[in-house]
Amino acid sequence: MATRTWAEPYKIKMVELIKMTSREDRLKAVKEAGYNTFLLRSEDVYIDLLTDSGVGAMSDRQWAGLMMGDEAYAGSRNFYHLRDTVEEYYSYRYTVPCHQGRGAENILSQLLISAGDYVPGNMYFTTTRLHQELAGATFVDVIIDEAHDPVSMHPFKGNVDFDKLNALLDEVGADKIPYVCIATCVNMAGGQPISLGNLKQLRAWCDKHNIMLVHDMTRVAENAFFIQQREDGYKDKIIREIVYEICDLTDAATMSSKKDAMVNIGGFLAMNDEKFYEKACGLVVVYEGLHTYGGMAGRDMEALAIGITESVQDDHIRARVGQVQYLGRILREAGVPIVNPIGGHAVFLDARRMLPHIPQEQFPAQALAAALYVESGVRSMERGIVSAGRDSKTGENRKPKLELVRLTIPRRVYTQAHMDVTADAVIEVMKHSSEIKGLRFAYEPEMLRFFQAKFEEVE
Ligand code: P71
Repeated sequence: MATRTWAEPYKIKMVELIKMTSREDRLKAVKEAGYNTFLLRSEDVYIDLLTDSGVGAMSDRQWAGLMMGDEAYAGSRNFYHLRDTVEEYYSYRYTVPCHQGRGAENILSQLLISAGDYVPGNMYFTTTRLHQELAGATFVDVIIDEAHDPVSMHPFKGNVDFDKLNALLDEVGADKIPYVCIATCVNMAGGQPISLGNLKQLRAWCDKHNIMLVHDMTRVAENAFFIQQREDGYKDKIIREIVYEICDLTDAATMSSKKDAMVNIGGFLAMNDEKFYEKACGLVVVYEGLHTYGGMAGRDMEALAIGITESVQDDHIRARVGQVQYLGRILREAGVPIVNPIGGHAVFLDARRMLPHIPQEQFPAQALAAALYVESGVRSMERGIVSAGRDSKTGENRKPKLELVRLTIPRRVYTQAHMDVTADAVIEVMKHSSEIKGLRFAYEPEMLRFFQAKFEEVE
């Protein structure tokens, strides 16, 4: 196996044409977008590495699945297929479909959180934390310190630090902790995995204190790949087995299927407890739709059920993560400061080190993402102080240690040559980085500001 490359286990049957743009066009577009890559038109983008969410290429089987949609309002055949697939591959007995991950987060947070609660987790995610806060909880980061250090080579930066978790328990008591929220392949840490050893310890901790363990399983297959490669005792296990074992250690899960499972839209809330399922069915009808479709079309549930089976194939995941590692290694060898180890879904550029002349208050990662777009038409995403937002109590800017630009690789979409073009573009921007200017807000939305904020250059 060691001699196998990451060459793709598929061939291309249909292509989507993309357009090249001139530097002049891009300068105009970026100004109109207020230096926010979320506000660019897709047509003005050459290589779109904004996200890996909902942008994967579906297989011919998934497309065939779309033709098998049972669009009945209630009891669609595709729902039962999805439910059975979730149980078979992910272990969870009950599935409540949702339009996407945050729909599941909303229902979970409203059902489990009471005002004044605390939710510990292995680093925040933007939508997850917001739903926890809207339900009245405070998020507490209990990830190991290495996760906040872009140069640490720790193999499992997604691990939980039990000293931090116990300190919270001592301070607020188990009654104020409705659940621990654990993400696999932690997005904001750079796509970094949690080990099964750490997760087993966490299971025992939760049992001891009678606290639920909830899994944000958005990128669980990628996490399983790193376990297979790095954790003692797993090199002979297949991804499917490792994925199942991870899920089986947790009580419930929220899923944005737009990532791992390669559908354009969809997600779910899943759990083992029947009473919890009943309550979730009660709430899903308020926000999403009936409990047998929850905001998804029948055809989309079918494509999702098929996507789940494809997402846990060893050949698939080796090619998927292999492509990300390929891009990361080129950049690292060229001296570009990136988050190490290279993550599962993206390469994260360390904007603090690339733009030391721009203070964090002038949004270095935002400025870098805009500059990369102007240079090359490559679209990336800010994951730093703008994404972190303001403290919900003090209103002050949160200042995360990680000030990053994310080059996120969609699944099964781009080629090795696209990765080479991207690497060249980043290297070119780095050569001229001292010319990049800081930014200030021209418009700042109240919630999840990174999506729609506008900026102007600081002269
Ligand atoms: C990503 C996204 C999509 C996104 C969301 C918010 C800001 C920017 C981009 C979504 C996730 C995720 C994790 C770990 C829950 C969600 C929400 N990620 N957990 O990385 O990564 O899922 O988008 O389906 O609602 O670009 P949703």
